[in-house]
Formats: sequence, structure tokens, C-alpha cells
Amino acid sequence: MKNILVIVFSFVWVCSFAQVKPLGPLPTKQQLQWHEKEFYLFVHFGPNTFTEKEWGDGKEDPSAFNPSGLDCAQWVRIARQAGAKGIILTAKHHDGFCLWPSKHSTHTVRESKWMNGKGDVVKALSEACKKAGLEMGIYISPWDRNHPDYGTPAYNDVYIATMKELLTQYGKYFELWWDGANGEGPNGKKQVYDFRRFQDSALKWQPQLVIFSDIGPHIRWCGNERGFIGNTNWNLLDTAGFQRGHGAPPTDTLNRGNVYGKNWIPAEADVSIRPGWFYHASEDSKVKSAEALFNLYLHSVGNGGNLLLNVPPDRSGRFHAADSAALVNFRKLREQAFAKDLLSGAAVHTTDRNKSNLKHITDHRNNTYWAAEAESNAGLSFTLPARQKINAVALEEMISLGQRVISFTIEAEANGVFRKVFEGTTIGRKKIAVFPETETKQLRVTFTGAKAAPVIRGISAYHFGM
Ligand code: FUL
Repeated sequence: MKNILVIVFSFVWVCSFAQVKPLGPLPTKQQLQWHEKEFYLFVHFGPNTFTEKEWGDGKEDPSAFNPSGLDCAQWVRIARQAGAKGIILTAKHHDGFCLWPSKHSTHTVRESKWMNGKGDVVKALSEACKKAGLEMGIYISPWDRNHPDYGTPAYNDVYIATMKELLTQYGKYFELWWDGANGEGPNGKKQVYDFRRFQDSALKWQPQLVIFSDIGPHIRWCGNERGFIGNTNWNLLDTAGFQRGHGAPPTDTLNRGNVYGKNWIPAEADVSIRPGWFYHASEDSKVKSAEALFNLYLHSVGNGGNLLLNVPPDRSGRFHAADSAALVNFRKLREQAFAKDLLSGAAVHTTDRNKSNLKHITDHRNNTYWAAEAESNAGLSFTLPARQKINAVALEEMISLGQRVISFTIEAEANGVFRKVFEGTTIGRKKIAVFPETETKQLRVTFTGAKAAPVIRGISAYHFGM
């Protein structure tokens, strides 16, 4: 009997959502999982940590790499305390130095003095991540200033062999990161990368990977390294005719996406907690404050993308106290800001013909939604149990059915009159609309334009104290 009830209930539940036709392009299952991660750490570590450089030239003495007390468990602990969902490590930066003892290079931890050449940072981090249940990602710079084959077709085979070591020996990663940098001067080496083979090989070894580069295939660069994704942000991108690096689309296109783009390639904002990507003691006083990090969160996650925040370990091989403190306080700020959804308990009404499932707008569940029937001007109103001070509203589309909303407005009632407090464009996975504090008992959200009738996963309201 119980089983029959479960089947009937599931059937009714599925049917109540069944009428919505997805609007392509759509995210893959892996991209949907990636969207839910929101925020994770980047770790730049290598010879540059010891030589005061940002771009090593590949000629540095490998013995320069010598952390006095590498402690990946500390990185993982701080990442977890900060609420980050993973760590992406620079296994190989442009200097070509491998943080694992690669057989395909002579510029590796094996040639360093660290642990008498017996150390392996990739292994240490993957073990620490596994132990703590944190996900790991890997950065393998295509540009290599050390490898003798770089600039010849043979390098493509070397790169693939290098990837094979990393992708088959240390467990699963959630993301593979391909930067687009190449600083070779006019007489520099020119490598014709075989990215098609790189991609096919990586996905053969780890099919669950999402691959980042300027143009994806799965995740795109947001066009700047300041952590700002566009207020208008389509998860769609046209990539035909473009390349990674110098041939990439204009940075403002990467920042906003293409409204009618042919591929689902959402934006990730990579930014460092310090001015540089690698650790420099002179920057200890320049670590971004928790407030600055919260602001970055609003402009990345709050604009529908993900935040990849770089925290470079110091020469001991640990996160510096200043960085750790900022990260933990950043977590506190997020928790305070989103502790109380002021729409919980609000009565929800709509001007749209579809009045069923309205409760899902405020239920904070990831797999439920309300779908409008009207393509434009569907309105939702929220009557709160009591007057509240509000200065932020978070809106979410059900992106598994496509990204639809082109524009929306938020109005708040005061003395019987509705006044516009926010005029927005796209929503996507999440839009955190921030506006001057207003005291109200009634909010109205109107979807003024959409590519197809909006499908809304959630709306919540907050009062940020800062
Ligand atoms: C860029 C690199 O040139 C920087 O050094 C850094 O790794 C950044 C995240 O990506 O392409």
C-alpha cells in the first residue's frame, strides 16, 4: 500500500510540472551540478611562490620550490570553514613546473629539494580533499615555458601524456582549468594546440569533468580577473570562429554571454584574494576584506555565475593568517545576510493564469518551480506577515528548463503606492538584486520580458545589515 501511495504521489508530482517545454540550449547534468557549487577556491602555488614572480620563465632552478611545512589539510580546513565547495590547484603553471613528479618533464617536484625530491603536492591535496569530502579541480597550463618540445607538434602529445598522469592517478576532479595566457613575444615559440584531442582525452578519462577556458566547452571566462560577471548574464555563448587566448570573443561578450547563443557555457569569475595570483609577503597587508569578498560574491554568484577565489599559500605551504581570517569572516557575512528569508510566511499571488504551484516559489527547494503561462508581464505579489526593512531580493530561474527572463522589475509598496525599487535584466541560476533599504509589507515582481514563459525556482527577500 505504501509503495502504491509513493508511486501515485510521484506521478501527481511529476504531472504538475509536466506541461513546461524546455527552451534550449540546456545545461548538462554536470553543468547543473557545477552551477550549484557557487563558490570554490583557486590555489596558485609553485616556484613563483619562492621567486617573487607571477610568470616564471621556465629557467628557474627547481630547487627554489621548497615549502617548509606543506599542509594541504589546512587549505582544506579553511576552505570548508569558508563554505567553499572545492579547490582547484595549479598543478602546472606557465613555467612548466609540475607539482607532481611527472615522467614527461625534468622541471618538477622531483628535481626540487623539497622532501628530497620525494614529494607530490597533487597527491597531498587530493588525499586531504578526499578525507574531508571536498571536491578538487586541476589547472594544467597549456603554455609551457620549460618543455623543450613546446612550439612543435610533439608538445601536443606531451601535454596529453601529462594530463593522463593527472587524470588517471589521483582520483576524480570536478573541473579542469585551461587558462588562455600566452606571453610569447614576437620571436617567441608558437604552439598550435590540438584542443580537440585534449578535450576528447580528458573526457575519456574523466567524463564527469566540466572544462573551463575562455570559450568552454563547458564553462567560460567572465572576461576579467576582478571577479565581476555582467549584470546581464546569459549562460549562452557562440563559439564558432573563436579560439582560446588571443582569438577569444571580446571580453564584454564573455562578461555578458550571447542572448541567443547556441551553447550553454556559463561564466566563472576567477579573482585573487590578493593583488597577485602567487604569494608575495609584500601583499600581506593587501588581502581583500570580508566585505570586499561579499561584494564580489554579489557580482559573481549574484549575477548567475560562480566565484573562483584564489588563495595563494605562503612559503611554508600554508594559507597566511590574514587570508584565512578574511575567508572565515566572508562566510559569516554570507550567513548573516541570508539567515532570514523575509518572504517565508508571505502570501503569494499572481496575475498570471497559472495559479498552481505558487508555493514552490518560496519553498527553498531546488527541484520545484512555478511556471508562468504568459511570456511577458506575468506578475507575482508577496504580502508579508508584517512590515519589514528589505534591501535585497534573490530570484532564481529553473535553469534545467532553459534561461528565459530578459527583464524584470521589483516594486515595494509604501502608503498604498507601489514604487519601483529595482529594474533588472537576466536572472539565470541566481540574481541577487540589491537596492536602497525600503520598509514594506508588499513586494511585486513583474517579468516584463522573456524568451518564453518564465519558470521560477525561487524568490526570497533579505535585509543585509552591512
Ligand atoms: C592567467 C594566468 O596568466 C595567470 O598567471 C593566472 O594563472 C590566471 C588565473 O590565469 O591566464
